[in-house]
Amino acid sequence: MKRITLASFCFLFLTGTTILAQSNHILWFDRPATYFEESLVLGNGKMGATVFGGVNSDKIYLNDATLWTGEPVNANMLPDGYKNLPAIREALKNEDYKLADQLNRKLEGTNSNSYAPLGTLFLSFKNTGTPKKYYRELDITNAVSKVSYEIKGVKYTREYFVSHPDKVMVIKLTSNKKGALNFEVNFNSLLKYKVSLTDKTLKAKGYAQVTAKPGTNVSDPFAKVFDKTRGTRFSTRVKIKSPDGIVTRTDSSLVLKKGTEAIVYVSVATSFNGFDKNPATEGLDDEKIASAQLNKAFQKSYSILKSNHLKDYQFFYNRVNLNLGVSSAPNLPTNKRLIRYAKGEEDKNLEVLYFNYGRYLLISSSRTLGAPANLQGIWNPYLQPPWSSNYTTNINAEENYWLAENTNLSEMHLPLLSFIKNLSVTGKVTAKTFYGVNGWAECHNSDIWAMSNPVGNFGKDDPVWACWNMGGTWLSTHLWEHYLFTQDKNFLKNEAYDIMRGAAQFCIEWMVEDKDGKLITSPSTSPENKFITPTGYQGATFYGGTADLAMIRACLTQIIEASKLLNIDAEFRQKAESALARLHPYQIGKKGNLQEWYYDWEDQDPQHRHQSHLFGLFPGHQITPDSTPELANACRKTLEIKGDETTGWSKGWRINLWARLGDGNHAYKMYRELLKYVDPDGVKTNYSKGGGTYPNLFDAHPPFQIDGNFGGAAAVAEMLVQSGDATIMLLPALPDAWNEGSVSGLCARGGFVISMNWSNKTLKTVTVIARSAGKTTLKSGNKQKEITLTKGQKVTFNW
Ligand code: FUC
Repeated sequence: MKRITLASFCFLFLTGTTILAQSNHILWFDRPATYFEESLVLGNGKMGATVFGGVNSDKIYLNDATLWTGEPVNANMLPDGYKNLPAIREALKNEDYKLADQLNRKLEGTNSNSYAPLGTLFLSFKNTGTPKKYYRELDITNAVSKVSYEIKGVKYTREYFVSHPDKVMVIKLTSNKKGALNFEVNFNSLLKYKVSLTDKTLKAKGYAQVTAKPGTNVSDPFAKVFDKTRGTRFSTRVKIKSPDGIVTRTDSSLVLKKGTEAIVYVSVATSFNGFDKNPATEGLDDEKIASAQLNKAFQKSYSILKSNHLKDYQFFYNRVNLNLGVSSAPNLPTNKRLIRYAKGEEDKNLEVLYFNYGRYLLISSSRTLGAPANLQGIWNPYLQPPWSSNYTTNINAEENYWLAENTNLSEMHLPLLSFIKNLSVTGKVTAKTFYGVNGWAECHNSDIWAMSNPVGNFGKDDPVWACWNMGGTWLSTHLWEHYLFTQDKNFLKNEAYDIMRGAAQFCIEWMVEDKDGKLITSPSTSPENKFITPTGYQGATFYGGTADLAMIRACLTQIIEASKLLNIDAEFRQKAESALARLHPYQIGKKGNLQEWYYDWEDQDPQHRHQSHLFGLFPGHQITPDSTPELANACRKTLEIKGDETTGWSKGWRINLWARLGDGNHAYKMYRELLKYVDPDGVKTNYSKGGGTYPNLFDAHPPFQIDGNFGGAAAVAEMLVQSGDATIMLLPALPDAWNEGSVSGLCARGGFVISMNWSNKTLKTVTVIARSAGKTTLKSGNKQKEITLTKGQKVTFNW
């Protein structure tokens, strides 16, 4: 792995320091974290660890991707919900939007459950004092975090990682003076729990709340509903191994005395046993699993565990390597680096680091089937996390996966794809009971129980977000995208097709005719903006929303293509084709914008963070500057009206949109906006605008949401390679700032893997590897080249 740039090499050479200059793969700090947003996170795609790196006491938040509040959802919560539809439609026909908003609340179900914080591990040190030479880092080439400092002339080090193959967190502690390591290990949790110590093992067990309520108000009594006979259980096991120290225990902690080196092994498990199994009565034996994982790993030495971990992690991480040329930025702690960058300074390796970090975060948070990366990935310390840290499917859950295929992490997409399968089960009941149709639907939010109903707490919340029902339609496009990138026909046939078909069936049956005989949705809402009617009413419920129709257009197009490819289901294909042909078309508004509403109405918030009606430009493929220039211009106009100041995830989306418009410089401007330094004060900042990046490179909505990290990283790939079914555009949106560079391992639709280098903003050489036999046309600048490759074939040529 050659990740050391020339400049950093020179820096190393000149200073002799071991700290890389302007690294593209290391986050580092000269002090411990105070805030969560300064911590360094590790994970194996299930177990998450948030490390603060304290000197007197180290704090590590522990998470497990499968620890949520609640239990399986009763999807049949409003059996007669659909009977409200005629009245809503009648109100809409009469243009009585106020009444339609009121009636739409009758189509609201329960709110989602919440991702739960498992607990906190404390390492309390006896050798305290003011440290010298404090250093804390996360190296994302090996997914290992380190802390080192000196107290009274003794050097202490710690090294942490969370292993996927060995299913444990491992912490190695050393001192350079014999016997100088003295510490205690404790555990506590915000959930109900008990700690016991036997056989030199710290054992904790507990359980999550059986119900939860969205919001960030931790004192809300409803958040603390625990029932010891219900809910998901968790177990933690901790053990210390030391070649020379003495391991003992108290009633509540493990103790290490007079060690020179010690390894702490940490294992967690939950009773979660699938979205449809009661975690209390049909749950897994979490205690047994946590013990087995710990005992198995405890047999292994630190170096074996570490080499297993590296082999596993680097198999994924090393697939892609991005280089944007020589940088002259100075080597600074990551927080200071961001502050400097926010002043407009050059730091190409920070731009590469953010991209690499997105891939790191996905590998670390998304390896558990049925439990995709949630709003905070897997890292959550709160009893009531922001927005329940759940799955918001009107953008956030999907944005989390925009980088999965194009940055060569297809395997990390599987947790989402398997989750979609679960949604198609509960979603069938939702389609029938809320909307009176076949197929399956998923609405605004979901959770690990694959909840699919419209939310809003049975009429208490605003339809502007609660009543949206296109989540399943949007999510189903991920199945097709996975096929396009992998060309895995077995997956398409055996895993994806029926789910895609169910999503399409819902769309076909859900739509109604407008006055011109075109097909539209009714009622409809447009995430999460409001319109102003000519009479001044500001509302949410209307008909024929552009965003709905854009997603339906994608869903129908894909089921048609899939059924042709597999040569099956001709009758249904024909239904999809005739519905597709009758969809109400895109409209361009009087401002030259792409119309969000059926009529050319004003927006309540013209700069609203959502831009779902631009779905056809990105992530969809219906609008392109080449094939639909007028619509592409209208999208551009919409983006101009909205401006660039918005939340983190919204910036992530807009970079992708600008990239699809082929405007690399605007995409780059917004990428810099996404990397704007945000104070690590977590949830306290005003959240509606001001998105950016916290010191630990977590995306700030604010507060922390991981979607911006993933959307931003995906956008870098989108600036370098864009692909449709039959074409691959190389450097389609390259900004002036990236005039030199190289990348290897990006993926394109059609199953191709691309490596290339460029200078003076011009493509020089390109290598294409075919995952399966196929034909594609490469385009860059004003040249194009058609290639036909056999499976596994690799070609390289000068452009
Ligand atoms: C959507 C967005 C919010 C936030 C939430 C998690 O509702 O509108 O900005 O990101 O999801």
